[in-house]
Amino acid sequence: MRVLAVGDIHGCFTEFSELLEAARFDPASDLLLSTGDIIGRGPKPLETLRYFLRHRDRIVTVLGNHELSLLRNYSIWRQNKSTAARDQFLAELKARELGMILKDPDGEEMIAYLRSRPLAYYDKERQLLLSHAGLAPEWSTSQALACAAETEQVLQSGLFDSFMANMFSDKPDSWSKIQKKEKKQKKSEKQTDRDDGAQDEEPTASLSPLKLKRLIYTVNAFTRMRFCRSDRSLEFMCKDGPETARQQYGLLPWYELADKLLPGEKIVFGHWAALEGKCPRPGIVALDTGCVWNGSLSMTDLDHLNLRYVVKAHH
Ligand SMILES: [Mn+2]
Repeated sequence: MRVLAVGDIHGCFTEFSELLEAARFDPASDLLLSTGDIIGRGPKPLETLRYFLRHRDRIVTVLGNHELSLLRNYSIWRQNKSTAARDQFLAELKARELGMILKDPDGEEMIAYLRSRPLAYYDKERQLLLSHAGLAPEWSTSQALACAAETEQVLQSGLFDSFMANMFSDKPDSWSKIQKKEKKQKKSEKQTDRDDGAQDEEPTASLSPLKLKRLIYTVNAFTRMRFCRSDRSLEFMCKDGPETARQQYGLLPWYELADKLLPGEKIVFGHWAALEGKCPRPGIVALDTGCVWNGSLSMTDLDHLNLRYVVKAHH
């Protein structure tokens, strides 16, 4: 069985179809992985979503920042009390794509599909982690997968709206600081000798502050990360290329600090079109070649990571 991986499609369905053709993707025998951001900005989000739904057994796509933004808009939309307020929200530019999806007969199914996508996928046989933005340098792959699982559970639970309302934040940006706070809380719970140690983990109507911190860090690491400070914390302000970021601000691309990978472990990620599909670290593969920005759409084969199928953008 071939396992192929495609970069950020962003609704560029025409190029995506041509790429599937070029790689001779056969849903009967191949598996397709996608780095996420399958929608957002591009011309054909509905066609793209329809294809992913139709082949959902043979495609694994992880969540990107654009899917999460869409889900957040969905959460805001459905919490509006009146139909008029809902319609008014859909008229806003930021909710344009959500409006297109909700008008589609399969719209609710598309939303449910996105809500149940993973943040990360691990191919055990190939020791390969797939995520939209990469692997936070403070995490091992097993820590990353545990955090992904916790967050995915919340996205699919009754805590969805509560999380969506609080998701957009650049802080916390440091995993070790979250861990310190967790240790402190556990200690104080022991000292006060109360039998409520489970308060942080029980599903309740709202999220505990510490759990929310973990969730925010997790979605940021998996879907927004590009640069880190030398202490490995995540930095979201810098919009420059790797060289300018290094020279002017002392920031490093996350993959230069990712030393918690086990020997032989590999990563495939998208999200960073400015890298033009090139990551200097062996075993870490950048797949976003900016199709929606008039670049191209790229695909690789997990057993031949140097192999590229490429289609130039022409929308
Ligand atoms: Mn992205």
